[in-house]
Amino acid sequence: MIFATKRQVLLGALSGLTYSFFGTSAWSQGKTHTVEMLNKAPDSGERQVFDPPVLRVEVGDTVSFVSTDRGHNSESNSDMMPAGAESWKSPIGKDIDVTFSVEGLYGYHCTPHRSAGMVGLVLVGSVSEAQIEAAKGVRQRGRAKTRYSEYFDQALAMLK
Ligand SMILES: [Cu+2]
Repeated sequence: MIFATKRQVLLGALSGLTYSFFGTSAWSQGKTHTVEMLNKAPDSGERQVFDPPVLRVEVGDTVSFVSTDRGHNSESNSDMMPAGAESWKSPIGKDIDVTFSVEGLYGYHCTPHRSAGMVGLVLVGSVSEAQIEAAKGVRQRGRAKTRYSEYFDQALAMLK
């Protein structure tokens, strides 16, 4: 009985090692998060929204923008992304998977509904309060301005 127990413990330790080896390896895949493009938010009833509009992910994770309602897309804000990061833009009505390999704060919007406030934020890896404060200085039009001020507050709350 004692030997059997020891063997089980050893096997358990070995599988733990295997797991952590693959878990930290360069080819390991990150998590996938979903952001829906909606005509109307189910909770607030707000029109033309990304749900959730503010998301915190790890470097290597993927955000899948899903075209639940027609007529929307996801496009990165050229003036709100880290240096060296790749921009993205999906065709209207199409889903897009974006994998984030550069840490930092990303803003994005729906091309036809930007001024209607259809915007969002993705915080990748470690984002500082200063980076969020800097993003507040980026000029926004129409409803995007109101929505972003709300979303920056949500992003700041996520850092705590
Ligand atoms: Cu839209």
